[in-house]
Amino acid sequence: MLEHFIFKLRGSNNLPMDEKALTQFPIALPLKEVKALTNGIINTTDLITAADGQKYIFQKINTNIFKNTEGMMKNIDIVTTHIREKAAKSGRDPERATLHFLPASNNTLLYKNENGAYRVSKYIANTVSFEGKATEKSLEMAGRSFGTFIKDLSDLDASLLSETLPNFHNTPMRIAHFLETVKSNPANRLDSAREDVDYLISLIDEGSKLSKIKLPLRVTHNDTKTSNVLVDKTTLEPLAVIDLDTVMPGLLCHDFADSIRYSANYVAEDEKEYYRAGLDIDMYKAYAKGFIPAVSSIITKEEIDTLVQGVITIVYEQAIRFLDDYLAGDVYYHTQYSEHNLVRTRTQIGLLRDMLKRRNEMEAIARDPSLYK
Ligand code: NDG
Repeated sequence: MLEHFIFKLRGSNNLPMDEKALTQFPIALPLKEVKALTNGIINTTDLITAADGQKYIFQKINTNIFKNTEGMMKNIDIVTTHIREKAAKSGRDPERATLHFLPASNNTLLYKNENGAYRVSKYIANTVSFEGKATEKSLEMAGRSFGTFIKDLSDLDASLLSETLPNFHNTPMRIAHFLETVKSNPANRLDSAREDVDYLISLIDEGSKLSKIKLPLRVTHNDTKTSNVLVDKTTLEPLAVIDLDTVMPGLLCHDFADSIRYSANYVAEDEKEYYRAGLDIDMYKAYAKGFIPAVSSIITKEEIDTLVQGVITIVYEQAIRFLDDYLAGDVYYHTQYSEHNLVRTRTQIGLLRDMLKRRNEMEAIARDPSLYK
């Protein structure tokens, strides 16, 4: 199993990305070592060793995507403080249960200068993250970790957090935007995607169902990929959920759904042989087996009833987001070739078609009484 835990390093040049910014944080300088980490694709990250041997993660935040960095760090502060308290009460090591950011000289967890916005967190020793294609075991553990995350935060008032990416999972707004793009056809690509557009338009009612149901607003992670789970290097026991940049008020089913969308498809999100896409029911079951027992003491009846609808909605929403971007001329997602967003759309459509056929099977798994003991 170890091959699934790869910790990639970009190499070492012994220079942090911004030395002046580093002096704003309470760490012992000069640095002994700097290693640039490359597994994240949004922020820029260094693993640094301070003069006293302590290791830290030094990060420059991508402010093109995260415009409200103050709100984001405030959310992270509230959430990590809460998880540390919960961990201490339940006998888990608080320093390994979540990230710990250091205050900068301005007493916030963020330092900004003309080059960007920076933050420093303690490096959690002897840990690795799940990388590469998930296995049933890693997906189950990821499910348990994300479920525990929601449970730990279930008594935190979600309205204390800012909606740092407004309307992120507002499917009706995503649909309205998509229909406008179809109408204006700005990149003249409509002809090459006619069937995909028609199929997704035919499913607008299906995609809108969830938005009509009243559900509890919780604190959710919103990027529940297996690579965002930190496990102990020796025991492989999951410890902490990382990459807290998208933590916001949201729905429980979204965190259930996005992992499944990402990891329970037979193919990767941008597989060119998109016709091979489909639901790997064993992987779906593995995630449910980890996630549901972790939330069983807090999940409401309405939430149980919408787990599967949540998965279908998130896959639908992702399909229209990719197709919208394809039709708009690739303005949001990075692409490597002109059909990239169309290929991504089709891997989502393949998964969606399969899920719509296998809804009863998915429901039976999500309602399995043994998961709610
Ligand atoms: C990005 C998106 C996420 C989406 C994923 C698809 C943002 C901030 O791409 O929503 O599901 O691969 O838009 N994140 O991570």
